[in-house]
Parts: sequence; structure tokens; C-alpha cells
Amino acid sequence: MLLQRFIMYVLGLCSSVFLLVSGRKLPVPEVEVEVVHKPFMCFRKTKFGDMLLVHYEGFLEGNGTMFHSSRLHGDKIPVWFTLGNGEVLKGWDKGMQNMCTGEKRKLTIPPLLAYGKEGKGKIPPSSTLVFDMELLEIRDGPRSHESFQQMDLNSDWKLSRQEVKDYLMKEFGQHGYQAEDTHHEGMVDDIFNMEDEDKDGFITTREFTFVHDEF
Ligand SMILES: [Ca+2]
Ligand SMILES: [Ca+2]
Repeated sequence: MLLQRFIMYVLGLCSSVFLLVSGRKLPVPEVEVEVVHKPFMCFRKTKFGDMLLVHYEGFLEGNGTMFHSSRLHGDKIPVWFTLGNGEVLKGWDKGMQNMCTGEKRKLTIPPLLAYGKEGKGKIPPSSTLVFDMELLEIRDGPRSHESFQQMDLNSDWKLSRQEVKDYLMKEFGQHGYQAEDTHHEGMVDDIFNMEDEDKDGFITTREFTFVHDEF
């Protein structure tokens, strides 16, 4: 489970590619955001690319049934996700911006920004969903300027293959994984294939932090 989450984190580097293929859509309905609790102190607000730790309860708007609670179900632990790159429901990506640590929101999410006409599992087709969200922690995401600066060892504002590889090895090491060198090479290849848009062998800040404005 931890490994899976970590791989998701690393692959966050590549995920904008998947947004590219989703294409242009008709104007989408909005998420209704109600701020339930706003902390007095707010040092930082969430922005695209941040990693967010949340507890949440999800309800069907129609009959009020709770279909999931991170506090009561599964591992009963809060969940991490990266804001704005399509890892979670579109309604979360839209409804969790500019949020402070400790803030609580109620999000009412139309089907198009949730599970759509099809539904999924316990979610009937065309369901509007209501989520009680509590934001517990914000961290720099893999696409933040802070992460870029950490990776850019010689501070020339571009990432070489070696810098990306060093970063991956360090991250894997910190999480206790010993991966083969060839494995890292493969990951670096994948990252450069997708991120080095002009194929000059370096990932610039623009190539790295560019987030498509689809949301
Ligand atoms: Ca560099
Ligand atoms: Ca480049």
C-alpha cells in the first residue's frame, strides 16, 4: 500500500500528460463550496501541485446515505493526494483550492465532476455527492518550485538526467526501497520522454511546473 502510494507520488511528475489527452469539454458545472470552519491562523493556502492530507465523509445528496468515511472505513487513516492533477474526483480538485490547514469544507459535487452517468460501486448513476472535508496538512508536491529547487543541484534552473536520477534514488532510499540502477534509468527515460517537451535533454522550470488550466 505504501509502495503504491509512493509510486503514485513519483508518477505525479508525469501525470499532466494524461490531462492532455482528455481533450476539451463543454462548459462544466461548478462545485458548490461551503466553508464550515476557517482557522484563525493560516500560514499557507492550498494551490495546484500541493500534496494534501484529508479526512473526509462522502454522502449521496439524494438520500443522505454515507458511502464512505476515511475515519470509519478502510485503514481509518487520512488520505494524501496531489491537488489539481486528476488523481481524485474533479470536484475535489476544484473544491479544495485556497484552503488553510485545519479548514473544513462541505463540497456539493455534480455527477459530471464525480462519477458521472455511470456511477461506480455504491454510487448510483448520475449522483450528486456531498463531501465533508477536513484538511489536516499541506506539503510541497512533486511539481512545486520548492521540489524543483531541491532537485536542481547546480541551481542552473534546469534538471539534467543525473539530477532527476539522484532525486529518485534519494527518495527511494528515504522510503527504504532498494531499486536496481537500471530501474532508475527506466524511470528517468519515462520522465524525460513525457516532460522534456522540446527534447533538449533538460527539464526547465516551465516544463516541470506547467499545469494545464483545464480545471
Ligand atoms: Ca540543474
Ligand atoms: Ca527541455
